Amino acid sequence: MGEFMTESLKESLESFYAAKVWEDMTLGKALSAWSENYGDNIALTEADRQVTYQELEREAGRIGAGLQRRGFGKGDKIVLQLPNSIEFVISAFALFKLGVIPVMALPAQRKTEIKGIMEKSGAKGYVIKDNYLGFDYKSLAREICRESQTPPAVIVIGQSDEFIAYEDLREGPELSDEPEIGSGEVGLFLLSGGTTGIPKLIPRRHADYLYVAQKTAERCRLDQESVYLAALPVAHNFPLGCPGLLGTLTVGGRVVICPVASPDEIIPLIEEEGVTITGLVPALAHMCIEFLELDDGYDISSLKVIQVGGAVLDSYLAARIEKAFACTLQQIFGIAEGLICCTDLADGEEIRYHTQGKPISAYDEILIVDEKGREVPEGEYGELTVRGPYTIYGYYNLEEVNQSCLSDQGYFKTGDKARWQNGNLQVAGRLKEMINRAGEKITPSELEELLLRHEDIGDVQVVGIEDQELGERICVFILAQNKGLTLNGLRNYLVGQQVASYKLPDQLVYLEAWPLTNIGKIDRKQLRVLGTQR
Ligand code: OOB
Repeated sequence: MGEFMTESLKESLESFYAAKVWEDMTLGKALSAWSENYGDNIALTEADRQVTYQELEREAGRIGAGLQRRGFGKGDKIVLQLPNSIEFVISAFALFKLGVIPVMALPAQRKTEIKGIMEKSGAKGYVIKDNYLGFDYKSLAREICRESQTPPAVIVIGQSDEFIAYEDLREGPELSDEPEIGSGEVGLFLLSGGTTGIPKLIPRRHADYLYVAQKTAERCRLDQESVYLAALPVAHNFPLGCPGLLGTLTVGGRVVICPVASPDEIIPLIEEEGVTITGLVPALAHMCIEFLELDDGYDISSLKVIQVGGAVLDSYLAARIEKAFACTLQQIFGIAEGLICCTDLADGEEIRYHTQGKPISAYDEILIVDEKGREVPEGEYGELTVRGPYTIYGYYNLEEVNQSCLSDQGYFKTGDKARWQNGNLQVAGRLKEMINRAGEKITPSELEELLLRHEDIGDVQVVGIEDQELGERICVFILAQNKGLTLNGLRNYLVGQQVASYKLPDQLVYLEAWPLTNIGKIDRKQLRVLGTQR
């Protein structure tokens, strides 16, 4: 106990960064500045729609004004659950300008997650698209409203029915009085994986988030000629701000919106739009390579940088990626809670293929520690911990979790196994047991809890199994007496429980009995071996 850092340490670190590191700028004001500097440049492309910086500034002001008229104001929260789209960008900036804090939900999230996020954040609003990839978000919104004591105002892009139409927000005078917002105030909530199925809210400040976008844009040598393809869901830290969408806007470049993260969308867009940089998780990069191998008729020679991160990247795959995309691979390690490390474009193959490079800020303080919190000698593995100008000192409204995820010196414990390799970071995987399936994080206990509610399941274990395609696949173990269950049956059951599609199991294994450790706990390492053998 007594682990939790003191308020005064937190305050002194923050005022240090504010004075030395952060620019006194908010995300809303930054857009105004970019619009002044790059006014007629195209900021966004989505299919045949183009939006200039000036138009983006004006549209964000319009939507902001519409939200203001409907009673939203500084400090309120709104859950934003939109696919990659121009409207996502406009809505996000409208909220930044109003000082309303967007909660960055992913389109794949379903009732369990969204309800949890709503409750935890106390969101007053919920912005959705009517339909995306066959899923009806209005039905989800109706259920959420029905089950909530204080239902959120729902804003719909597309056919709005009984809800507020996004288009209607545009009508009326433009935003005239932008509220005063401090650059050190919270600008957005990112989401992390949670142990109880409810994602944790990660408060990121205007200034710290802009700082990361700028620093990563520098590492990637972005400029006005850069064309970034937003392929991964943009509510995620990586495509949102590392450098992603925001980093590209900081330099006056162009962001091409890819509405679905699949190779048959990504590869043609690179050719059509002359994309110079994109960011992918290893599994998606792998799928793109296979797509390119099947059809080499695409000219993707505009591509200069391919960033790959989110999960461990095998060095063999790293080399294949670079060859297939014929450009420089940048490995990037990041956490929504802050720290970003990445390789430099000028680094040699040894570094690019085998490490995740260096932190983006000279003020990032990394300590790799053993179980007792003591720093391990250079080159040895330990837990990656970090504090710095953009790493959080705690999740929103989760005091208990915060006491265990921070050291008394304010270092955030990532739960990742890492070491230094000649001055570059090498991350080997999770110390804790979260499953990293194609970059999406799944907590085994959450699925176990849901599966245990199934009337035919007495006991269950969920384990991540190493997988060539996905990084890790989700394997469910049940005991032999339940042989009537099938993998498809379990998946259907979970769909009925409204969990995100990426959490559905990939494998089902029956066992006669659990393998046990010498003190009688279920041996999850052994389960992993058993899952690999099937
Ligand atoms: C990114 O952020 P999150 O918050 O979704 O996930 C963070 C976790 C890390 O703790 C680590 O376990 C894993 O994802 N991870 C990597 C990795 N990058 C992330 N593991 C091994 N190698 C890597 N390169 O995933 C994220 C945020 C910003 C940029 C890139 C990724």
